[in-house]
Amino acid sequence: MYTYYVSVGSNIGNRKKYITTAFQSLQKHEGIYSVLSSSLLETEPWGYTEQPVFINAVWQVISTLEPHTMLKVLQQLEQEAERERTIHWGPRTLDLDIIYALQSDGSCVVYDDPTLQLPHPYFWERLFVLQPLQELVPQFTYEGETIGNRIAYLAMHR
Ligand code: PH2
Ligand code: MG
Ligand code: MG
Repeated sequence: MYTYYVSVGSNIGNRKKYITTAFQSLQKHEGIYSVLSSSLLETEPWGYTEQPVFINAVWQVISTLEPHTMLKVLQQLEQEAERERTIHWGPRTLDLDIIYALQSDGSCVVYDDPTLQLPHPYFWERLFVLQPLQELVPQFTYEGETIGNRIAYLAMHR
């Protein structure tokens, strides 16, 4: 059994609908035991800033699916949201990124291959990931730093 944290983002079209539709399909998918969502937050675009405002959330997904299988399931949901791959970091109907995963024994899943990097290389840099993650896991720590400290630091330096 794995616990996945999935960063959810949308900034084109009916953003809430893309997110809730994907949430409901994931809940019904085989091998998925539970899906819990943070609240939905409106966030200013980060990185490539000439694009519409995002809705972001984080989902906690409890599942027997292996990481690469989970990635495929999430990519399938992106396809179902009419996602077109155009500009890197550009506008999208639905973006579902696994940012962090835990095994049953509580250890962090680490991957560094061309299809999957875990933990996500930028998750600890992004307020739009950390704010909803903090809502789900207030006691989250990464490399010895608490999520509360990290959010305060990023908010001061943005
Ligand atoms: N996703 C990106 C790039 N920039 N900015 C916000 N606010 N939210 C996102 O989800 C986001 C972004 C690339 O995936
Ligand atoms: Mg992304
Ligand atoms: Mg992505």
